[in-house]
Amino acid sequence: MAKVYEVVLDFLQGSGITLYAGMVGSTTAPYVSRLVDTEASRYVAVRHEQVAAAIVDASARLTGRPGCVLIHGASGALAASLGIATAAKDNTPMLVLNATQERIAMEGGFWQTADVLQPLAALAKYQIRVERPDQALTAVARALHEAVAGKPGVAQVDLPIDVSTAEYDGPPVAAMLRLAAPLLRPCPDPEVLSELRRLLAAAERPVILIGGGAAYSGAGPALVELAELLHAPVVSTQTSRGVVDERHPLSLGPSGILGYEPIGAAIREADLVLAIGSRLSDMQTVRGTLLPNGAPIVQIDIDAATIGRSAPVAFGIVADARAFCDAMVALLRDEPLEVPASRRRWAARLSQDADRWFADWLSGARDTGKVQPQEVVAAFRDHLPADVIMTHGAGDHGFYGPMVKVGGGGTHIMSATLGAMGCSLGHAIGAKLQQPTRTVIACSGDGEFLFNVGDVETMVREKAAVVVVVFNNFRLGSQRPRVAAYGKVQGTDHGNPDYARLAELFGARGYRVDKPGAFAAALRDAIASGEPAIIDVIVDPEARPPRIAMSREAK
Ligand SMILES: Cc1ncc(C[n+]2csc(CCOP(=O)(O)OP(=O)(O)O)c2C)c(N)n1
Ligand SMILES: [Mg+2]
Repeated sequence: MAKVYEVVLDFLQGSGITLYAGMVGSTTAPYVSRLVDTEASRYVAVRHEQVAAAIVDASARLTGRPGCVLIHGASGALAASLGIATAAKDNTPMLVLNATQERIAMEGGFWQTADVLQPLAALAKYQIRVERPDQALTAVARALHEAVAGKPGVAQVDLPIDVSTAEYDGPPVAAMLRLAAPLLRPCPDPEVLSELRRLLAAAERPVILIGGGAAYSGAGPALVELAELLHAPVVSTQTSRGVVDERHPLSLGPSGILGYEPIGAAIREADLVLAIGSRLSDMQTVRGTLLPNGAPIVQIDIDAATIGRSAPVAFGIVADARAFCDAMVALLRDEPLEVPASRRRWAARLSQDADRWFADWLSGARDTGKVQPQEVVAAFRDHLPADVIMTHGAGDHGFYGPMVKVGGGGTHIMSATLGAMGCSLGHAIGAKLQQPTRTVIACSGDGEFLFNVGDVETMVREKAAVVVVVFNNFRLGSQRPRVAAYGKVQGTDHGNPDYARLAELFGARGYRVDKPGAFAAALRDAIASGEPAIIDVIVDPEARPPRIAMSREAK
């Protein structure tokens, strides 16, 4: 007879989980030992569990397919928690296989035991503790189902080591035939679509808001068609970048707290809001302040409970984003709506205003003899392919890199809803392992980079040719003015090692850019090398990004 850990891994692999990441502990050892790296599975050993969760998170964001964070006990769970919470808050499908000490140790409160479910209870979509060997497979199967069914999320399984190593004596459980979010695609009711068509016919300035749901459903091409048929501008979030090619004139980019000022005008001035796979989160709508007074909101979401939660809606449609767009496009092709000339002028003005705002910012760099972030962003815009994958940390630097427009499968990844530091490196490694032929750039702050610097070793060992760009201002730049606002400044300024030399010590390429005019060449060289690289950019510490008031003030 097979052991529980054997049948559990067979089940996961049979269901299509190919990516596993974690750090070994006594409770995960049998799993890791059995996880021989093959086409069907890859185990990435990390130097800090936050990075394991970020690696698995990024891969799932790109594919819709969950990976497995394989962690030891409460210590591993708590170390991984920033990455797990980041995934949970951004609705990433993820399996957390949390191996723990034997049941009797847990009962006695012995060494290395602590409840692993309670600390993550507010974040996980689903949690289960396996109490008996016969229960193991059904528990893992249910967790996988929960991760991808409906709104995706984190499912955590607590598996004690004595259960893992016991003989499996439960029923056979068939592997999942399909393991990706969305598991099912609920289709919209045709009658409701006709009602929506009537609303659209009466609207002069409809705006389309998209969120992570649109990304997971693969709604991109259908969304472009819908936007074109309506000639409606599209506003994204940091969880739905590049779903609609950002070089398309109707694709404005992200609004809100993690977005850019002029894009919010598209929402504020609209007379109909169509939210497709968007939670209408405070991040996109600046705590609802961008939502136009009295204008009807129609929200399309795979999860009925999400509809109307953030703002009252005229009506909601429970549907997968792509299924909705396909059905709406078909209806509008049959019964086309006229696009008023005023809407064309409105959409053109919004797009021009946004372009001008970015151009003004780019050309408005101060001349201080130090590297300005504008130089870095301009080089990104000039030299990165449209399908680039960029990851970002939390802080001032997290507003610079996301100014790059992406399309053709390109995207930006960050800890959006949680806003945690320390995810950019892991997200980038996960993205590069998943998409080895794509250019992957990690934008990190000097503060956030040292969070997980040990995993530069993971990047090198795994031959993940990420280019890390460190916006090095020798401070927690975004926090300094916040402390200063109360008087004396402390706790925000720090020294840093030379990251270029550090890169070389790790076996990566290192570049130091400390004078204006040199960044583009370093970027091009790093990308062309096809090797992991770190570009340490010594930026003007006085430079600040153009953040909207709410994100500047939010404490
Ligand atoms: C885990 C975590 N701790 C603290 C914070 C608060 N915080 C947000 S940004 C930031 C500073 C980041 O500094 P750095 O990476 O150097 O970026 P900069 O703002 O200088 O660009 C801090 C401490 C956070 N978001 N996450
Ligand atoms: Mg900094």
